[in-house]
Amino acid sequence: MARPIRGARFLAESLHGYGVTHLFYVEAMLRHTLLALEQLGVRRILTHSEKAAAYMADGYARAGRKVGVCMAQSVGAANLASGLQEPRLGRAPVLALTGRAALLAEGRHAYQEVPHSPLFGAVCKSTAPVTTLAQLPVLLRQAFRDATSGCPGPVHLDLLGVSGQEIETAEADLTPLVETSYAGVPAHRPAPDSALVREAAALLGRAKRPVIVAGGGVAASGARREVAALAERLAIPVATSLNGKASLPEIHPLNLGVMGRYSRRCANQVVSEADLVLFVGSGTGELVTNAWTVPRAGTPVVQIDIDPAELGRSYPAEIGLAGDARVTLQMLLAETTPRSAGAWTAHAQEMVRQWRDEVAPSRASDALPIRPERLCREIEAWLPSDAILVADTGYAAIWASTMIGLTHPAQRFLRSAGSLGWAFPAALGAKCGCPDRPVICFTGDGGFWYHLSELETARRCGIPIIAVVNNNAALGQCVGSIRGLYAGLPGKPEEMYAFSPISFARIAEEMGCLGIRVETPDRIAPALRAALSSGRPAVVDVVTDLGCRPSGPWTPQPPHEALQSFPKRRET
Ligand SMILES: Cc1ncc(C[n+]2csc(CCOP(=O)(O)OP(=O)(O)O)c2C)c(N)n1
Repeated sequence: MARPIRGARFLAESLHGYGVTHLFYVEAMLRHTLLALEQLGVRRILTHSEKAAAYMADGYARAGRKVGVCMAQSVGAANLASGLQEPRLGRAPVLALTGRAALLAEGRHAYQEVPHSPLFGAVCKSTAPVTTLAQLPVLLRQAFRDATSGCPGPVHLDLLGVSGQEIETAEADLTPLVETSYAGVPAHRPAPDSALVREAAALLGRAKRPVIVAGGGVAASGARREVAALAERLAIPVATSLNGKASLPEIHPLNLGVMGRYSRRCANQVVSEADLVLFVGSGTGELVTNAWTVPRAGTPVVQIDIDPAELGRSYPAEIGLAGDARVTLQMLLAETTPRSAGAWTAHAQEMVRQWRDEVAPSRASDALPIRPERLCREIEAWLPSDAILVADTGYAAIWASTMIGLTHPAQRFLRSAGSLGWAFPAALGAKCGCPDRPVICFTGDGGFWYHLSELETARRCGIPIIAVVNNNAALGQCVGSIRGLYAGLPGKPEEMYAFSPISFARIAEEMGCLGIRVETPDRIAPALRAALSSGRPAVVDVVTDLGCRPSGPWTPQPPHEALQSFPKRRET
């Protein structure tokens, strides 16, 4: 039965009903709602910038596979929208709430106001103005549906009033209606056509050199067990996207590692030799395919995706299976007959072994300054079995992707989809979403600088994450190209990439967190242990060698064949 209710109460009860436990925001927005949320036990995480709030909501959403909520008043809307690029690229369900100028202020230079829909339209799956409280029930439920359905992503509601006050202080006869299936991902688990599944199983059974490519959809669907089961049943090596890194434990004999641009040579090599590739929940985008060169153009592909529009997007699919990854893999498992490992898996394992031998010396190096590969090996050896590792972009992504093995099946991996500085606030959000798991952020110093102020948030709100900073006092990934640009010309190339040699450990201490500066390899493990046992937000600031570069991606020749032409798709 509908009852008279204020907007603030309606919104707070609805969010609480959808299972929202934390809300990330910059003051001044929806104050009445925040008051009501406190009464319901929802934590209000006041951040130092709107972009950080969006990144926290994103980390919360990816870690918890549920909707993360962030908000900003009217003048903060553009800052908030800039932070939604990441959940858009990383496919995370985030709800952004903003305030907007009162109707009578529209079109006459309202104070602090620019139109919001172009900002949010560029990065959100949907954006809607909420002009009266009566609209809110429908629009809020639709926002949750849009965020979690099919391929997840951010959504936006623009509430009337600079702080959304016109909506939250209004009163109407409403009852909060919560559709819990849209509180997280996947909202639904569609099953593909069973005849196509049988055809795909037959193709997989006949393939001599099959490979599975596990993407972020595997984690979103909770399909890791099924990936391992199918790989083992048919003796198929598995490469992953960066997003899908945790799909199979590092020590699994069929794991090739991350493929594509931020990849291990062995993964790209084996995938480019495949005679059939099964993509599972992968966008087949530029990063995972090394600009569509791996797999090679013309490689027969079977593709599983929850969104039918993705099937065949970059590689024409022999068979496209529109369905949830877990459900589809279970159906495939039921249609296949076991196959024992043979020459193909032995070859794949040999490639992985060769790669391991190659990198072993740098991973064991005692050199000073510390090599990042050694830092990664120490993190790998220490990483708790239930940890969530959150990696930034830049070399941090490449080192984490290639050099930090996730050896326990419960470990998880979240990565920046490309925005430098995302990982630290995202790690705070991930910890809020999964408070019982250790959350470790791995970032370069360039990335850490962005949202350093959120150390204060971590301490104030009691969010005990560990930030491991690969501190080479520079934008490491850019150094090679910038020096190449100068190529011996006079000038100051370092102006384009170098920073001051700051101690982030001292800054952390000043902000009330634990800070440990590490300058020799033997101190890395004790520092990580101390950080974890402290139970406080901690920064492990590791001074590393700027001269160390990850090797570039292995690319088949000719390198751009995939971009030039697509073979004709077999119509089914
Ligand atoms: C928002 C944004 N701006 C710029 C870049 C371009 N970029 C990519 S990596 C990088 C440098 C990263 O430096 P750092 O975080 O110190 O890590 P390192 O590469 O040294 O490990 C830059 C500037 C980006 N990815 N995102």
